[in-house]
Amino acid sequence: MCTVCGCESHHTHDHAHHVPHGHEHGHAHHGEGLHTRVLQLEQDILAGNQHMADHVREHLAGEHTLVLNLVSSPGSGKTTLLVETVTRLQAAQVPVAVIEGDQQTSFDAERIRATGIPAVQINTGKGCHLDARQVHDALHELPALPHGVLMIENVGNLVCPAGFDLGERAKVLVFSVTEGEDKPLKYPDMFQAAGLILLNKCDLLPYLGFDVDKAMGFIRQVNPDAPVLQVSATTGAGFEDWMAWLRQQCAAS
Ligand SMILES: Nc1nc2c(ncn2[C@@H]2O[C@H](COP(=O)(O)OP(=O)(O)OP(=O)(O)O)[C@@H](O)[C@H]2O)c(=O)[nH]1
Ligand SMILES: [Mg+2]
Repeated sequence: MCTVCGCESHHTHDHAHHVPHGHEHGHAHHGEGLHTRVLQLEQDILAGNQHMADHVREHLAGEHTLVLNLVSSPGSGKTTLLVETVTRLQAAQVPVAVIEGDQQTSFDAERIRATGIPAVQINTGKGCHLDARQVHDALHELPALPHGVLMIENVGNLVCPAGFDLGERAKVLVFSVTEGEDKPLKYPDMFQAAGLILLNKCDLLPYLGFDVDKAMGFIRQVNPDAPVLQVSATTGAGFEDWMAWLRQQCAAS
């Protein structure tokens, strides 16, 4: 388990790096009790988070607020996409607010507030993901959003946020074409957890060697069902489909 966040970290070793048996042997006995305690702690953390996430979900369902959890690696374009998205929602008179998660700084919340939309910044410090308790507490600083949308931008990280329910209706994975086609296979948990995948920075495709068909094949190996939309957060390309998906989710919640 990652001692910072409680995420799972059960290693599998590449053959070349495998530690010979003799070296492991001396540690096995000490490790076992500790391993059980670590597993118990991990289960407690996740159970506590799930309880809080269910509470957040129930509360916001009562207000007909759609909650989305945006996840991705750092710099894939979550905030740029959010700025463009909340501007469009605001123009359509849909109540909207944003919770921003980063280890440090308020940069992203300031970018959202510049559009006139309320935003709360959570700094996780050493933490590598948001948890449901942080979202719950941030809700107290935001207006109610009846028949509206709450966007949560998670910490840029393709690993830990996959395991933490924040009370969202869906995780929206922003996968940028600058990251390489192989990410779905390298980080399968996150790609599996996604209810929608936005393939972002498509305006850069003419300048990159990124193979969209190959990336789609890898995505489908780990997630056969989630819709995949090609977008550009900077040009607005593909936003009709993204906004249509949002409207559909709003209606369903
Ligand atoms: N060309 C291009 N650049 C983009 C696009 N979307 C975002 N960018 C650029 O990518 C960089 C990172 O964008 P952000 O929106 O800050 O990314 P982020 O995912 O919020 O980053 P973190 O919050 O740090 O994880 C910025 O320089 C953006 O201008 C896009 O669709 N096309
Ligand atoms: Mg951001």
